[in-house]
Amino acid sequence: MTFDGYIRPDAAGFNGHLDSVKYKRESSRSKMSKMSPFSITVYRGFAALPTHTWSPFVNKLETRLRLSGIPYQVKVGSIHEGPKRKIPYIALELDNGGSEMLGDTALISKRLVEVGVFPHELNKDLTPVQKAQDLAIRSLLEDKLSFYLARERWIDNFYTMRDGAMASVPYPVRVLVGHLAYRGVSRSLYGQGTGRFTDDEVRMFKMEIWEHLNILLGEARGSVKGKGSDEPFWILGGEKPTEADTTAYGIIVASLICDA
Ligand SMILES: N[C@@H](CCC(=O)N[C@@H](CS)C(=O)NCC(=O)O)C(=O)O
Repeated sequence: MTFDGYIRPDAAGFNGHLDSVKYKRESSRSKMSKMSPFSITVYRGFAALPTHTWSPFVNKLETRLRLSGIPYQVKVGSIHEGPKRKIPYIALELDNGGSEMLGDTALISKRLVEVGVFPHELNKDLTPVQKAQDLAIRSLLEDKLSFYLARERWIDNFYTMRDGAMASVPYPVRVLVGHLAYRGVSRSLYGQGTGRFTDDEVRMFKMEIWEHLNILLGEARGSVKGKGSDEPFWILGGEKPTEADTTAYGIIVASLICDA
């Protein structure tokens, strides 16, 4: 199913890490052109509903866009068409006629700063130590936890994932595409290392990360002084979000909404 409406952030709706983000949908393309001198299409890979997805990286990118108040539309797309052969990827069209296909969430953010879509880097006001902490959190979640979650979804809960993520693919084709996905993920996870652990070992590693993430978030929430407990807070405990928030939010929300 394709969702071709525009999504833009409702600033008041961004309500901290574990809460939902409210969207406003713009139905016409012309409305968006009037608002901004560029257009961004985020390709999500599978269903493109106006909700969060099971992909931590799609959610991460969309969180980054919403934090800067950037309107965008979402489409389905395919990993085979993305510049890095992964989702998400974006099509960026600028009003000077330039257009680019961009892949990898970190590279996309950097490019959007370069071309002036994002007014500045999210981490620009951090001290060097805070920047190192921010990078460490992102690396933990993106380069470790995300592989454990990929195993949880595509190996341990394969049929739920296949029939959920690939619901729009007609049944006999889905079996074939699902089989290819399973083989691809198994091979990648074995190469990366996660595929070589026993179930108990992966569970232990996963729990360790979730527990430590919980400690970080609890500490950050506690640092929001003089506000109610449902006020927004950011993972480094500061006044503003940083890159690590986009990763943390993306991976938490993906885990909370995913059936697998
Ligand atoms: N470093 C990439 C990671 C993106 C990524 O791993 N996406 C997954 C889906 S959540 C994917 O496309 N996997 C397909 C594959 O690896 O072949 C980014 O930040 O965009």
